[in-house]
Amino acid sequence: MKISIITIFPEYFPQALAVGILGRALEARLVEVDLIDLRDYAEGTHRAVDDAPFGGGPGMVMMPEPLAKALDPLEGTHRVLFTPVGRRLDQAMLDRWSDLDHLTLVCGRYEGVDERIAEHFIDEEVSVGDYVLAGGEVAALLVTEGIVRLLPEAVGNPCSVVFESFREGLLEEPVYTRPSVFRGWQVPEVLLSGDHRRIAAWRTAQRRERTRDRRPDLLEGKCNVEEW
Ligand code: 6GU
Repeated sequence: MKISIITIFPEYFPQALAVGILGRALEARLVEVDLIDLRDYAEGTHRAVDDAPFGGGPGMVMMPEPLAKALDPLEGTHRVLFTPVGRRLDQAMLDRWSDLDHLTLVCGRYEGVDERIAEHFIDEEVSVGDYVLAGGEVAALLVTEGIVRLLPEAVGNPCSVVFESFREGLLEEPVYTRPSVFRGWQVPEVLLSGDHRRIAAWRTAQRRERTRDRRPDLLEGKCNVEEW
């Protein structure tokens, strides 16, 4: 798989890409990340990539020409633009993108990107949550990590990817490791019982309780939360 990232801050990425699952996947060539400096496509002595908005108002808008030039050779790839006005990222998007041969991630900056780029050069506009960041670089890194860990062979045990939070629409249950008593706090007795049916039932109950308490939005339309 290849991931092309268009950004005005290419220096943001290399350290993070070298660590952990991502670092191993890149080293093993399961994935290739191509960092594209938007300024390489900018003209003039100042290499400007932004300009004032038509109609006035605060902030700057990313100019269409440098983005178009950077995106022209990437036509035919799946092109995602990170912007706070996009559809909210979820696991289903990551699952879908992890099957692609070539994904292009465009990091928005300033007040936004000229709408003609969003309309004619982008397949999906995506936000990573209901808060505002300075730019899409964090989102591009987040998506790269979320995708790479889904690639076959990237993770030690592929089952861990199948059984995790959000895949079955519920949050994960609490987990514990040794010691069984830590500063006086006991691990739930059932987990030490060796009774696998009881353990499975406890885990299911915990997942439901957690999801109901912390993320009732995940259950919306699927069941009556009050009765569950
Ligand atoms: Cl993708 N970009 C920016 N600038 N802010 C955001 C975001 C993206 N997602 C949530 N907030």
